[in-house]
Amino acid sequence: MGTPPTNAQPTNAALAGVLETIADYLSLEGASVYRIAAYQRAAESFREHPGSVAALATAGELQRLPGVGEAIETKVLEYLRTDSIELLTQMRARYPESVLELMHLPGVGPKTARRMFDTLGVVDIDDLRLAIDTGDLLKVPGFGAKSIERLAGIIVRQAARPDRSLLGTVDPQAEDLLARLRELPEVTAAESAGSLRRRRSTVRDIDLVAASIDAEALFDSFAAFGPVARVEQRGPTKLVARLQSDLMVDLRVVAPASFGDLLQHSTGSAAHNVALRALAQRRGFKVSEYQVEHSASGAIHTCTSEEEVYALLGLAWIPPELREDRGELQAADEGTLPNLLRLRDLRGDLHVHSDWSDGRATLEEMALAARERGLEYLCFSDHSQSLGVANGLTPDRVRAQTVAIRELDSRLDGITVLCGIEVDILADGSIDLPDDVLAELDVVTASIHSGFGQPQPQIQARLDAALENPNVHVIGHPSGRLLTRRPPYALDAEALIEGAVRTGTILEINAAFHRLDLSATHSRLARAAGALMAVSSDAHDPTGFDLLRYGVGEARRGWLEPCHVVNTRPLLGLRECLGRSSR
Ligand code: DGT
Ligand code: CA
Ligand code: ZN
Repeated sequence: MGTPPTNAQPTNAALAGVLETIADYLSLEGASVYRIAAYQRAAESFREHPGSVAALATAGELQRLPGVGEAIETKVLEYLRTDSIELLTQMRARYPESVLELMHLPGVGPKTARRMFDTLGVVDIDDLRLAIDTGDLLKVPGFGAKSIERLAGIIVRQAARPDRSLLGTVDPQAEDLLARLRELPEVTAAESAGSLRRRRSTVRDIDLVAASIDAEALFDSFAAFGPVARVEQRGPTKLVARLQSDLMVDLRVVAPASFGDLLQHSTGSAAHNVALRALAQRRGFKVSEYQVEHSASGAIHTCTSEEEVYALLGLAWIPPELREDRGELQAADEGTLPNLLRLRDLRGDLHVHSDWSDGRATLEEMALAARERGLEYLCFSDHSQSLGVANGLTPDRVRAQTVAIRELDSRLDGITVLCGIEVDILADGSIDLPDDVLAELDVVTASIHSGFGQPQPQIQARLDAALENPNVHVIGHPSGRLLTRRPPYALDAEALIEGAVRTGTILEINAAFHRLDLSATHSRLARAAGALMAVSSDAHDPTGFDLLRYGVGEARRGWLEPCHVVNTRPLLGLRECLGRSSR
């Protein structure tokens, strides 16, 4: 065993960050792509390592990690020993680290960042903003009025970037911790709580609750879990830890008799809990994280399950995704809670990519992966021609792919493979493939991938063109948001939904966890207006089907039931939904 990690040991994410900073500096200084890639590869391998990279390095075993050679090992040991790296110190003396941030702005890159620094002395975003305002940036070769305007927009959005993590990156880490907790002899139950359990698309931290009569032993075991980098706070019932990924975990422990009380409290949301407690008070109860008290008699109930908490107040159990104080208490009281969509309700997937465009697997590999997950049908929807970076399909390639898909379908049992396309809605509002090509396909999804900065009427005109096109069945990722990275384009959600209902066009809930688009808020509006949705994976490789559960989470947050989601229907029912009302 290596030296036990001390509190001063950097997390895996921190060490990866150091290597990434070196890689960034190297690209700023124009080093060879191989040298840069070596640091990036090692950083990736640090992030993926389940235990402590620092401990591995101290034990002299760092080169066991993929992509780590002697040069990297030396740098890491130097860092662990001296808290700095000579190479990095030298590069920092030449360029302030804030220049790297400039380099990562979309459309900037290493050469431009250097030019801005060398010619104007721009070292950070504040300087850049000033250079834009004074017009100085025009002096930097390569910049024109248009590109400057675009950059100004990007800076505004960067400033608003929140400190939250994507559900899809956090969820697997929480599942791993839960599995470890549940294996401990001193633990009788363990669940996630907080925004994670409510399936919010982004979360601030991992909240966990566990039932045990021995919190001390539980905390000792937890502190020794591989992904736990260090314990930052520890009290009798609560522990706060930082993971190797730099995520924070809040772990609370309670006696098994009160597990339901604590789980209900810790799941939140804060707004739901406030409303629940007010309702409880009106009904003569006092709810806390440990018990439900009958105010008049002083009788105390502890609840092993959440169902008991809600039942004591005369309410049906409320699924965590609904607990946002948006009418769920009234629905629970009246017995009108929705029968929410579940993952197993999905029978097919309408948005799947293959290596015909930017996917990483063949048609057959994707179809087999879908079948393995119990899907009854899937529709390939590779990109269309204008998306050159994604190797989009020309009309000829669409026809060739159709032949390949029909052939595959005829030879595969247990799954139906459909022909589709994710056709671009171009910046001028035209559809990227001719109607006669689209008309041959089973499912046509139309998406916006460019012109995000257009004003609302122009965006709506493009969406209208797609909605009104009788060959288009689905609008893909309708708002264009990339969570924590890019806000939606100027979408008029009500106009979109109205158009979808009028034309019988389906709205996609894209399950890729950086999209989750439609958002829950919009899905709920769409449901109320009578629109139909499809929860689709946008899978680019066989593991992509695992994303469907995030789409289901977002749909549940939008109060959707199976009847609102077309791909819960068997193939025949789906085909009925594809016949548009305007035809
Ligand atoms: P987040 O962490 O920003 O993604 O969102 P949450 O909802 O996970 O918030 P967090 O981690 O601060 O707290 C987890 C839950 O614990 C929260 O949803 C409700 C409950 N909670 C936390 N602090 C309080 C409090 O001061 N009062 C009440 N009533 N509940 C609280
Ligand atoms: Ca939280
Ligand atoms: Zn797309």
